[in-house]
Amino acid sequence: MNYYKKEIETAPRAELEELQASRLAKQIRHVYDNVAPYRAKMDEVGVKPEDIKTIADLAKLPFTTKQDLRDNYPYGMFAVPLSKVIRIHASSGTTGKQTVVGYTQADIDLWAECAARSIASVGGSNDDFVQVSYGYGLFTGGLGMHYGAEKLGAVTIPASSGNSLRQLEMFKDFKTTIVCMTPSYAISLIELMKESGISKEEFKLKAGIFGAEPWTEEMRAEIEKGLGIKAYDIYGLSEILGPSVSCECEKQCGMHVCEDHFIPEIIDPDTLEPLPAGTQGELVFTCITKEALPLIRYRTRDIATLIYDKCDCGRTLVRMKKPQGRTDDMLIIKGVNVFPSQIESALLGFDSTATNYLIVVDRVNNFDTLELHLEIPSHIDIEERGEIKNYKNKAQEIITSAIGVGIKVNLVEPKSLARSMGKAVRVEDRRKK
Ligand code: DLL
Repeated sequence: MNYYKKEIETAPRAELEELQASRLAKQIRHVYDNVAPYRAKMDEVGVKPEDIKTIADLAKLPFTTKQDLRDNYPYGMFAVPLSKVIRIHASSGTTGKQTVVGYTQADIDLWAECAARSIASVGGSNDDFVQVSYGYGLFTGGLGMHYGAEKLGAVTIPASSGNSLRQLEMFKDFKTTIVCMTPSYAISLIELMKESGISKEEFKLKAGIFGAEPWTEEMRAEIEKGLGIKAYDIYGLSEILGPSVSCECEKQCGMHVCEDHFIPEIIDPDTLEPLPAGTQGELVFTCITKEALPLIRYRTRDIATLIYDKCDCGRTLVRMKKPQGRTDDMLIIKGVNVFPSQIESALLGFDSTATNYLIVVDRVNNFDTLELHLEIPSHIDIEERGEIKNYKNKAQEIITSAIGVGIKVNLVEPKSLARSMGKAVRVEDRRKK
């Protein structure tokens, strides 16, 4: 097995928890002394830094939400003077005002180390050629993986996203072995390979690290087949770090959290009570080493499950299952809760090539409507009306029974839906307009 920092990644849990507890206590003192909004929140519930000694004490602390970051926009939650901040990133801000995050030199170093661990955990080393095709800029994907690849000593190829034919040319000419991009961009590239007669045999690719958006096991199978690689999941969010808060290992059975830097919890999003290990709920993180923006009990809104069993790779770091979705993108259709990932899973289970789709939700005469706009896959003959009708009815039936509420499938012309180079937009909820 390939590790970047074996002593931490395989540490006995008791040792790891001791380290977490001492870092947590120090961190709480740091934020109490340096971040006015934290001091106010802790004072409000009557908790003092000296009350926090063990991981169990975490439960005494108030939560932090995106709203706190918005209320203190742009730099009001920073725990160090701006003279110590050397980089900022920001979220895309598609829902409300964007949130700004900051890093000190030590923060950038620990991020690079987490990203180096991620690349090593999928088998990468300084012999690899790592093409970073996440967007560079305020989005954390590009620069986050870039610093990790360099730290590992790999040949780092800062491709950024876009210019898709050129991406394929780089795979070939620069002998890329590991690629980092969103899973939906990988699907667009596979489609482009088919159209341009480019074969995966022309590449030296062996692995891909895909994240920044939800994707299903069915999508994984499609990417592995299309690029001839092993496809690994990576998770992160700008508020906590960026990519590499957690990443899969070669066993592909959950993403190992960098627990020496971030303590994960699972809570019930309604009661806010911590849930027992192995239960699905909202993921919450506490940063125990970051300096500039050390968020405490940050509610991610992502729905996930933590697995504490030791992994076959030898790592003892807790694994998180693929996020099921976000509490804020769960659709409520006629009173039934539906996650977009359930629709994708049923659709790709029916036809693994049906990767270009858009879920449209609307309200007509006070009734919710749910439609799936799906591009006619290339194996279906557009001229064969009977075949098209059968395909559409079958898709409709399979997805409806998987999600428990009726969905109408509309087959649309090939190439009529927008392609993604970053995070794909899979849902249009017209009820919100
Ligand atoms: O997406 C950081 C990142 C970049 C992660 C590159 C992985 C790779 P944000 O733009 O702040 O940061 O978006 C964070 O994206 O709360 C999840 O809802 C979602 N997300 C990220 N990774 C995954 C994943 C980056 N592997 C939000 N599976 C998070 C499902 C993911 N959702």
